[in-house]
Formats: sequence, C-alpha cells, structure tokens
Amino acid sequence: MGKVALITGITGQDGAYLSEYLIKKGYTVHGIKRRASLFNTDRIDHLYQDPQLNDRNLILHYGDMTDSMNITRIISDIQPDEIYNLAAQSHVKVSFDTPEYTANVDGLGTLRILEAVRLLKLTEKTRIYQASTSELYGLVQEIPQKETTPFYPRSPYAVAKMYAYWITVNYREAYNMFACNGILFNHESPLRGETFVTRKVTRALSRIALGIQGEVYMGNLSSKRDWGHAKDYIKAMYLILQQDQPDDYVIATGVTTTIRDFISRAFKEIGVIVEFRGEGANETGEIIGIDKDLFVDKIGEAYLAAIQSRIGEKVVKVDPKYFRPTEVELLIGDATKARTKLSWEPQYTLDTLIKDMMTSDVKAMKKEAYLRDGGYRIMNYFE
Ligand code: NAP
Ligand code: F7E
Repeated sequence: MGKVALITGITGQDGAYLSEYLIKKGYTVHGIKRRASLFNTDRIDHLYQDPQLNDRNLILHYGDMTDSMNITRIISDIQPDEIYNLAAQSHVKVSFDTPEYTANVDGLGTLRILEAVRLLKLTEKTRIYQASTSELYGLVQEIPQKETTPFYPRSPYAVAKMYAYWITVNYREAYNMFACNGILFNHESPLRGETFVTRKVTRALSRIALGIQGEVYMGNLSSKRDWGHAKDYIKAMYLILQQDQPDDYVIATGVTTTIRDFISRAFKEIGVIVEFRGEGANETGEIIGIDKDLFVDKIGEAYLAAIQSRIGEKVVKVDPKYFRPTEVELLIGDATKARTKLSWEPQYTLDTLIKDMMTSDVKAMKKEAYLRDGGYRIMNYFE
C-alpha cells in the first residue's frame, strides 16, 4: 500500500505541485484547505479532473492552522506517514500589517502540528517537513548563506518562521522525532501568488505588451533574490523526508539577481528592451527598443504597432508604498549539502523560469484581452 501524506497549505503554490508529485508516486494525499467565500482550490482542481490521476488519492479537509483541535483530529483520523507543513501567511510585506496573526499561523501553527503528532503517539511513524525560509537570514551575516549561517530575521514573517524552525529542531532533539527544516530560497512558477514580485512582474509585462495596462508600479528595485522554480524545490521537500536521518537543508540555486534585472529579462523574453534610469523612488524603466520578430512570435503581429508607438515611454515606476519597514537586501544560497547528501539538482535556470512564467501569463492575459474586447481580438487569442 502507498504512503499517506498530509499537506497543510495544499491550495498554495508549493502545495499544488507537491500534491501532484506525491500522487504520481502512489501516495494518498490529504490536504487542509480553508473555508473561503470564493473557490480557493484553482491550483489543484485539475488533480480531480485528470483521468491519469486517481481522484480517490486526493482528499481535502476543512481546517486552519490556528485551530489545534481541528489539526489534531485530522492527524488522528489520517495517521499520516509524512506531514508537509506548508501553510503560512507567506507574504513578508503583509506580515508587517498582521504580525500577531502571522505569528499564530506561521509560528504556533508549526507547534500545533508537532504537538499533535507527539500527543497522538505518532512520533515513530510520522515524518514532518517544516517549510523554513531564506528570510531567516534577513540582514545576512555571511555570503552565501548555508545551514550554519546565523539567522537575523527582518520581518514579523521571518521572526515567526524562526520560532517554527527552532521548535522543529527542538522536537527532533527532545522527542527523537523525524522533523526537518527545508530552508528554501525564493521559488516561483506560473502558480506563484500574484502579489509576489516575480508574478506581479510577469503578469504586468504581459498586460503592457497586450495593451491592457499602461505601466507598473514597483517597490525596491535593488534588492537581490536567489530565484528557483517551485517544481524543482518540491522535489527537495520529498527527498528531505526520505533520508535515514532527519536534518535541515538549504535549497537554492546559488545565483542572485536584482528585481530590476528580473524585469529587464522578462521584458526581453517577449522582445521589449527597457533601460532603467534614476535612483530610489525616482527610478524608472523606459522602453528603448523592440525586437520585432521576437515580439511578433511571442505576443502577436496585431499588438506590434501599439508597442512600437510606446518607445521612449516610462513603463516601470516606483511607488514607495511597496517599500518595507526593514528590507532583506541580498539573498544567495549555498545548497552544497542538499546537492551532496540528497543528490538534489535544480533543472530550471532563471531564464527558463522566466520563460515558463511569461508564456503562461501571456496566454492568460490574451484570454483576458479577448474577453474584455468581446471577441474582437479572437484571431489574436487563437494565434
Ligand atoms: P502560498 O502560495 O502563499 O500558500 C500558502 C498556503 O497556506 C495556502 O494554501 C494558504 O491557503 C495556506 N494558509 C494560509 N493561512 C492559513 C491558515 N491560517 N490555515 C491554513 N492554511 C493557511 O505559499 P507557497 O509559496 O506555496 O509557500 C509554501 C510554504 O513555504 C509557506 O509556508 C511559505 O512561507 C514557505 N516558503 C515559501 C517560499 C517561496 O519562495 N515560495 C520560500 C521559502 C519558504 P489559501 O489558499 O486559503 O490562502
Ligand atoms: O519580494 C522586492 C521586495 O514579495 C522579493 C515569500 O515567498 O520569499 C518570498 O518573500 C523582493 C523584496 O518575496 C516589489 O521588497 C520590489 O525585496 O516576491 P517578494 P520575499 O519577500 O522575498 C521568501 C523566501 C519567503 O519565505 C516568503 O514566504 O522584491 N519588491 N517591488 C517587491 N515585492 C513585491 N511583493 N511587490 C513589489 O512591487
């Protein structure tokens, strides 16, 4: 019989990729979803509809990380072999507005999982993966960051995740539990939440190219992130729980890039050349040229004249409302331990990640443009 996994945060980016990955490996996957006033299972709905995947292998339960009894009951009913604790209020900027809630979900939520496993006497059976984060390094004390680099969290999110990191280590040491931290650096995909910077950019640039958005307002363009693809990173989560001994691992690509450069590369992917000028809140990104063949190939002939008429216009601007009270300026990870001990290797580069995200968002935004125009652009949508 296949293994049983419980994924908290199954409706999020990582939960969606991980659940598909585990079902394909023969797992029965249980997930905790929140009650919402609108449908919130878009990212996993296809798992029910795919005839290749047995829909009985995916079972959803209503729940919330703030509700100890709910979590304990679900774990008691399921008796999982593995728990992947991915649920979190995961937006760093939002954590400054909702610090107590973020601490409750991201910090105490992890304790609730660990304590439920302990009280239910499942410590020998159930392995636990905790979604730790490169945000723990915050004001970095070492470059690049690895498992032994001291933490210096810079947001309520990161401080909550620091509690979760250490309570996971503590339960491992105190109760001999198979509980592990994956210290994952930023990972993105077409399923990334729309308010994280990469997805905000790939959506906005697609809309600008299609003429349905004029410009995009950004925050700090100079911060640097080590971005990988979520499809590569969920494989590391799985590998971490398959080892003989529980341990903590950094998962990263080892390449860091500014937000500014990410925007330039995403524009370049569709044949739009931008140049950045100015500093801080006065910095702007201006269209300085179009690679016609590439633009026609990626976006469509019908949109070419409109984008060419915008050469010389500023399409990226800065709005200080997106600045954070304390910023994490530089992240770059050293995943040597994961590469060596887990044999983990990312398949995607930053350019193939950008290509994947732009292709997906251009397609989605063409559909939006088509619907907005009442079918007028039908030829372009289907080209
Ligand atoms: P995400 O897309 O924001 O997904 C978060 C998930 O948590 C969603 O399913 C969300 O449900 C759920 N959730 C939020 N609050 C909850 C609550 N009170 N009770 C139950 N569920 C709740 O995040 P992600 O990018 O997939 O990241 C997965 C995990 O890895 C998170 O813990 C994140 O902090 C951590 N992490 C992410 C990255 C990254 O770069 N992506 C890097 C390091 C660590 P709804 O769908 O209902 O909102
Ligand atoms: O910001 C800057 C912003 O929100 C990245 C979460 O998954 O990864 C994520 O946290 C950078 C920051 O991700 C905008 O100031 C500029 O320097 O995409 P982000 P994050 O804060 O790194 C870590 C590993 C996690 O664990 C988290 O859960 O981009 N930035 N302009 C902007 N950021 C946003 N969101 N929006 C902007 O307009």
